[in-house]
Amino acid sequence: MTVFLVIVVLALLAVTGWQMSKIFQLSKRPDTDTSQVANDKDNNTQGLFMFIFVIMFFALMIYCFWYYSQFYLPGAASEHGSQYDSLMFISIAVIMTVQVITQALLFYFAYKYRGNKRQKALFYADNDRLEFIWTIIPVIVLAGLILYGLFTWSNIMNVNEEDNPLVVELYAQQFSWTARYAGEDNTLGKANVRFIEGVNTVGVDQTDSYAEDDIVATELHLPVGRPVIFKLRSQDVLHSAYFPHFRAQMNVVPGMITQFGFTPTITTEDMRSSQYMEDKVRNINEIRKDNSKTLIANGEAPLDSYEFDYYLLCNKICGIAHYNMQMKIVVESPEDYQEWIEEQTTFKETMATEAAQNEPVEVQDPGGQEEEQWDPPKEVGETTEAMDQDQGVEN
Ligand SMILES: [Cu+2]
Repeated sequence: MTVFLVIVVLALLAVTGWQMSKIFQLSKRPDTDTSQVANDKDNNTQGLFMFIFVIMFFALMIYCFWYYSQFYLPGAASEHGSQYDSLMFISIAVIMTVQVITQALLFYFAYKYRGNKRQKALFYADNDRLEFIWTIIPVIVLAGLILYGLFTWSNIMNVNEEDNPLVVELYAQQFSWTARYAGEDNTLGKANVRFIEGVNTVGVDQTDSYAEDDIVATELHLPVGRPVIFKLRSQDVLHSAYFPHFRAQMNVVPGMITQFGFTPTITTEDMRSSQYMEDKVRNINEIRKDNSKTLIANGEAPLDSYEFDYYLLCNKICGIAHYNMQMKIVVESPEDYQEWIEEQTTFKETMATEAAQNEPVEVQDPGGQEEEQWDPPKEVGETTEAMDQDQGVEN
């Protein structure tokens, strides 16, 4: 209803504006120039506006580059990351160069060659050489960029199996991530949503012997310097595994397994102690401290102080809590990683514990109780039937 009223009000305002412009037209002195054709004065004003526009446009562009540079990510924390950044930088540099030259010329010429009653436009049909030049240069530059992009893509996407990459499955669901390590055999057991039951949250196939040593975890630990290959699976909708600090992203598609591999090069600790991160964290904590003052004044709890951690995020708007779909990533030394992975329980152990916990419950419950449990529904059914019959009689 509110929307309808707003639309009505806006429509009425538009009609009012239109009517007022008509009144202004009619109230003009009879000797004013009411011609629809632009005169030299109009041309001068419009030309000047074109010139002012392009100056303002470039000023805003430079300001944005300067202002938003504080939000740039730190240097890549993966081996392929620098290749990715170079591709991005070169593409933007080429696009920006062309953009600056063409926009500057476009608006400057609109100003310089603005209409003038004493001048007549030159009739200039075509120029084959000019057309050739402005076709062939973009073709060469674009082909170069595309080839460069393709080579970078295949460099990044081809994981060398000989490097013995660590195999980790990332299981996406609304709205969380689960990691499954392939265990000692470094081979993931088969999995399917149909097997999801109880503690088997990612649907691992219990009959597959490769699955026994798999490790399901809610935090992603990675040893620094070792290639990792992620096998991505989704339970429900399209998600996207996004590792901004490692310059990696891959769609997670229900019904298929996608993959992406990278080698982490900077541990969480090293990233925390970098100059970039120290400055950033200090800045964030100052903002939090300021905001906490208002909270404390209102009798609320102050904000926690921030500490940097790598995160795996979802980069597809997959539902209402999409923003919160994230998993902490810890990049650590191979020794620390080994220590952590040894503390984790394997899939086989988890299933055995589950079975052991369920067993005594079945033993304690004698068969008679089960029958008793079944009785009430029968009674309910009978009562309903009886009631139906009663109603039938009444009717
Ligand atoms: Cu998602």
